[in-house]
Amino acid sequence: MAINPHYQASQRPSWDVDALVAGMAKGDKQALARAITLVESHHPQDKEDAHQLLEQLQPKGPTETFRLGITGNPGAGKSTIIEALGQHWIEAGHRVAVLAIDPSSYQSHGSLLGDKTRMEVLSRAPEAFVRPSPSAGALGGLHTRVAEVIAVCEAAGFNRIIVETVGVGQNETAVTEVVDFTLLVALPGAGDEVQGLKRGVMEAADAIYVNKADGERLPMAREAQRQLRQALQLFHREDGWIVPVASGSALEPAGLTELYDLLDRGLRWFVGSGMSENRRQAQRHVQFEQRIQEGLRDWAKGQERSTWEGLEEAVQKGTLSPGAAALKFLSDLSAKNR
Ligand SMILES: Nc1nc2c(ncn2[C@@H]2O[C@H](COP(=O)(O)OP(=O)(O)OP(=O)(O)O)[C@@H](O)[C@H]2O)c(=O)[nH]1
Ligand SMILES: [Mg+2]
Repeated sequence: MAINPHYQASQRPSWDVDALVAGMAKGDKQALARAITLVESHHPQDKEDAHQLLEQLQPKGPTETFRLGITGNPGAGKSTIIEALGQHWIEAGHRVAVLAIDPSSYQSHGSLLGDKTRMEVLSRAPEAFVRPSPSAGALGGLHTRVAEVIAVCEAAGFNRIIVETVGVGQNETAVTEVVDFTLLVALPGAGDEVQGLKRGVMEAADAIYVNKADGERLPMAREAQRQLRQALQLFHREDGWIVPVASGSALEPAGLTELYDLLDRGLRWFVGSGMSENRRQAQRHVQFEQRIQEGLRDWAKGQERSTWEGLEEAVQKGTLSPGAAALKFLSDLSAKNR
């Protein structure tokens, strides 16, 4: 076939995937940051490059990594804890990547910077990589590519991955879909701490840390710890893991030792019992189905774009029900592809 003489390359430059992979192999954090940008991109033209990149980075066998999710109310002390925990892990010989998913980033860009500065020491450590990521929207929900971003970080040699999510909207439980273990950071309150936490968050947590157990909040923190332990007895866990509730102050290094021990214990138990691998298998399955759904939707829309848009408008105006519109679209599509 002759080459079309009128062909013009798209204006959007394509990515040099080989250079990104080579850069990452050398430990170049800028290459890693660019690789993440590519994987997070929703631009249709980046899809193929992102796919190539993930293919090249796909591990040849099982990877020995630990993915920790940290959730909790705004200001609970998640970033302060990560700043200390990250350094603790680095001292133990690990390489730590932190993905801070920020639901407010859509409303105010300043908050991203806030998160970064709060992990100042960690951000500068050669063995760490701190990356603020936007969430799917202001109401929360993880960015749809977090699992891939984790994979990219692991391919770059980071074996401890921490995902920080603010416990609002769907974030708090969505994070469990991409991590091995979820830590909930709770705050001592005025007697209503247990009611203040939604059932879903409590059920999703594999460990709870009542933070800010210092100064005049110390008695309240002990009380919150007691109440949480009691409340947790109401939930039945099939895996037999007893959710530990620790308490301390992230501002005092000694106050975090209990948390470090608890995470080590959790890691050993989850890996040793095969729970981690079970979770990862289930997560990969969900991700596979999600990608199929996305792919089918994009393909279908591409096939019948004007029909799609017409029906979309009718649904928005309320002249057609969503169900009827979807049915009409699908029957048109199947007639076309028969
Ligand atoms: N007194 C006290 N203050 C703390 C403790 N941990 C964190 N803080 C302070 O609480 C504030 C919020 O801490 P962050 O670590 O940014 O909290 P966060 O949960 O990451 O907050 P968002 O990311 O905004 O949701 C900061 O001013 C911290 O210095 C603690 O154990 N005791
Ligand atoms: Mg934070």
